[in-house]
Amino acid sequence: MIRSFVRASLAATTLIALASTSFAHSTFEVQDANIGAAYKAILRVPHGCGTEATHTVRVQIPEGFYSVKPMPKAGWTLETVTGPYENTYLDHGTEVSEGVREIIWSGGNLPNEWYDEFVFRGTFAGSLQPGKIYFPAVQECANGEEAWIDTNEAGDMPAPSVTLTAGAADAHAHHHAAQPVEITLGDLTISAPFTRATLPNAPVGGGYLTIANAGSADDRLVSVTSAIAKDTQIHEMAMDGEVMKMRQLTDGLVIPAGGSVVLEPGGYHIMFLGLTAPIVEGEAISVTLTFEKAGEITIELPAAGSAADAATGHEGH
Ligand SMILES: [Cu+2]
Repeated sequence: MIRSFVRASLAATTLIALASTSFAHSTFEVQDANIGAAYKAILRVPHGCGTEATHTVRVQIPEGFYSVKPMPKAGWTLETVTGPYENTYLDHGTEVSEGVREIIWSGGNLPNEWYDEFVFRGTFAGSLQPGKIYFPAVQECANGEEAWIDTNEAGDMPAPSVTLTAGAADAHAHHHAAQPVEITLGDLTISAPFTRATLPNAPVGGGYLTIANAGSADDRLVSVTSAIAKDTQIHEMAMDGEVMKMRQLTDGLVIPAGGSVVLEPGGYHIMFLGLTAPIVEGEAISVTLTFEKAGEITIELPAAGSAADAATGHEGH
């Protein structure tokens, strides 16, 4: 199916000559979206191929638009072409490395005089850059096709596009690029968040960050949750006789007024128990921190290299 777009591309060069400037383009109803956010695409098909009715609409999914679900359409047969992505994405803590690459609605009948819409949804990866992202689309008719596949501004047959901008932080987004270096929550400032990549099937992982409290009252990190693990706890390292062991802080971790607490390997840390997916270097995991006074915030912990060479003390479990 990917190959058929190449064929469509060749066909397009001949179609450009036929396509008069009065043609309305095939476009999305909403052409702006946030990086790292879900997006509902409504593809508008305003006419046939010349005067012919459209019987098939195909849309190619660009890299970086994942967890795609098309909407079925009465009178049309819905098919998808799935395949591996070039990159791996984190969807609510679960790694996604393959999915829908092309959507095909076929066997329909959309006369040139009519207008219709084709709907699908998905998520723009947090790693995408601001700017236009293109969804090449082809309308097929009995004797021809309209190939909306030009992915630059100069083309006569522009592919439907969405202009991406860096969005506000959102609990459902997994964008590391957009997260500021320091995150403020009330009197608290959270900085230097990170996690470490884990081996496949590793049972546990660690989370690290620094929390400063500029307020005049102590606050307390009460709990941490993450979709990456079945259970997420706050731990400390402590001497048990002559042995350094880690221990769960069931009452949470106090962030003293005017002071700061560092969560780091070998010290206080967030512990992910029962990982639902390995933590992958270069990606980020979402964690939600709940503080007694400052409230709740979801942040990203970018994953550094493996913990194999670091003293994490996780063997204490
Ligand atoms: Cu631990």
